[in-house]
Amino acid sequence: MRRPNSTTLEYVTSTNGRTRHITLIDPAKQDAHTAANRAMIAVECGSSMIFVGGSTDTPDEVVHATCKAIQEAFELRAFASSQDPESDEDQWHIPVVLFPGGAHALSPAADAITFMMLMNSNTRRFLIGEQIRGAPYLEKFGVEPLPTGYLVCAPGGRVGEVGDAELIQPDDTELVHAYALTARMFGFKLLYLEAGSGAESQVHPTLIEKARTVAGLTLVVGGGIRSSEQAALAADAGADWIVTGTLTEDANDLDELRQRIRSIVEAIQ
Ligand code: 1GP
Repeated sequence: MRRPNSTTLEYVTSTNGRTRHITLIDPAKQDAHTAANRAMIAVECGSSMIFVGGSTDTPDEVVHATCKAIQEAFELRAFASSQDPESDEDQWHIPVVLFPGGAHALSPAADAITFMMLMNSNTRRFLIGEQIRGAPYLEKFGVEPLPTGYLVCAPGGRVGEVGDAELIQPDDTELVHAYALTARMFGFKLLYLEAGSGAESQVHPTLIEKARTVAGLTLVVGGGIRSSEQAALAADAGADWIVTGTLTEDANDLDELRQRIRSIVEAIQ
């Protein structure tokens, strides 16, 4: 749900030195109703943004149904909060942002999109091809682009393979620095350091620290973060945003989900 009087980019980049949490919901992994329930729990437990996406081959209709269900749920909760002096309506005005695997996974119900260049891909499609296919659609439907440099770091997982990425290794600090500078010079506002969904290890903190030295970029870090210790490590290294996806999908029930998101959010504050 779009925040009144500010763009999603302003919301995302105004970090004030704190690290915030993003819950990633993959529309391929649950129905829209379940996704909306999970998104509501995420917000109750302190997530500050919802990403919708992840899998590489989810069709538009499924992505759209999920975005729509989440937006409707947030609108209802915002309305309920506005009637209750004890509760904070603003909590429900958090953006629902597309995190697409390509130009096929878009929805006009999203507030914004991580409009990404997979900077270390060897394939034109991921550097500029999917973006050209998606841009007219985003323009038509008024989905706000968040200009994002996307860098896949070791171990990289499926996105590293599918995206044909030359993985950034933990000791490639000069390379990550050069990529971060390049991202800024291109005018990207966000730099997303990705280890791959479900990766056995997270992005090495040294890479986060090095990217952090480049001013003017909002740092998003995700992939393989499952514990509060790992989340704290990424936050201490300089991440502005921590993304978790598998953590949410693996939870056996809603109570476990609550507990998991709370412990990550507490660890990064
Ligand atoms: C994937 O960075 C995200 O693009 C989240 O990864 O599923 O490992 O939390 P996880």
